[in-house]
Amino acid sequence: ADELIVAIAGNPNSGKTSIFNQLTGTKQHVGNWPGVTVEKKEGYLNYKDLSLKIVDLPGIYSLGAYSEDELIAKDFLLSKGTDLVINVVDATNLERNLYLTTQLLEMGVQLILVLNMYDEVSKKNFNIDIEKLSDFLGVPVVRTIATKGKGINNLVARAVEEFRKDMAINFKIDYGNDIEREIAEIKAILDSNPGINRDYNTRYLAVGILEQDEHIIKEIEKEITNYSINRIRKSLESIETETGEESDALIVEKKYAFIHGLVNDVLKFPLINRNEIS
Ligand code: BGO
Repeated sequence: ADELIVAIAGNPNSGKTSIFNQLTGTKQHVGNWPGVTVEKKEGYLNYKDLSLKIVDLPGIYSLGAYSEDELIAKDFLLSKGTDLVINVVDATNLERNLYLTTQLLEMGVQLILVLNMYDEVSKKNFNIDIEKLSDFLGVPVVRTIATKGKGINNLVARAVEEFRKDMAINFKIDYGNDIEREIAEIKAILDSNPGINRDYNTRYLAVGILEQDEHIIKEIEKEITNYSINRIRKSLESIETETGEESDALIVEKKYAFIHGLVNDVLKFPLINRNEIS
C-alpha cells in the first residue's frame, strides 16, 4: 500500500502533541533529528488502504532562520519529502498562530488547517466562520478538541481527501506595488537560474530573500552566479531607497496586516451557533 508522509506543524502549546497522540496512539517512535539533540517523534496510522507516517515537527512560531527548531522544520518541509502538512493552531489565538500558516502556504505545501482548543473558543463566547477561513486560505479547515479526541476522525478523513485531490496551492499575499515589483524581479532571476531546484516555489524563495532569511540566502548563494547575487542585492537596496524601510520589516508588516484583516473577517461575536463537533 502507499505510504503518505504527513508532517504536523504548529506553534508551541497549540496542542500538536495531543493531536499526534490521538492520531498515532501507541504506534510511536521517538528519536532525534539528524545531527542535533532535538527530539523527533514519528508514528503510524492506517486509514482505508493508506498507511500514514506522521512526523511531529518541533513547535515553532515562524519558518525563519532564528532557531534550531525553525531550521529543522523548514529543512524538512523544503526537502519535499512531505505529502501533506497538518497545521495545528490554537483557535483562541488565531492572529498569532496564522503567521506560521501563511508562511507554510507561501511555501506551497499541501495543508489542512486544524483549529484546536475549540472548547475554549466556545467558552470564550465567540465563533469562527470556518467556511470563510477555508475560502480565504484555499485549504480545508477542521475543528478539534484534541484532549477529548473530538474532531480527530474528521481530521483524518479530510486530510486524506485533500491529499487525493493533489491540488496546487495557489496562496498569495499581495505585498503592494513596490514589493511585488521586487518579488517579480528576484523570482525571474531565480527562475532563469539552472542551479535552483525546479521543485522549489521561487516566489516563496524571493519573499524569503526580501525577509532577509539568512538560511534561504545562504542556500541560494551557493547555487547562483555572482552576477545574479548582485542583481538581487540591487533589488533589496532599491526597495529600501524607495520606501525608506528595510525589506524584511515591510514583508512582516504586510503579513500581519493580511492576517489581521482575515481574522477580523472570520471571527464572530457573540456566539450564535453551538459549536458541536462530530
Ligand atoms: C497541559 N482543548 C483544551 N482545553 N486543551 C487542550 C486541547 C484542546 O483541544 N489540546 C491540547 N490541550 P500540547 P504542543 C496542561 O499540558 O499537546 C492542552 O506544545 C497541563 N499540563 O493538554 O502539549 C494540553 O505539543 C496542566 O495542556 O501542545 C496541554 O503543541 C494544566 O494544551 C496544552 C493545564 O498541548 C498544550 C494544561 C501539566
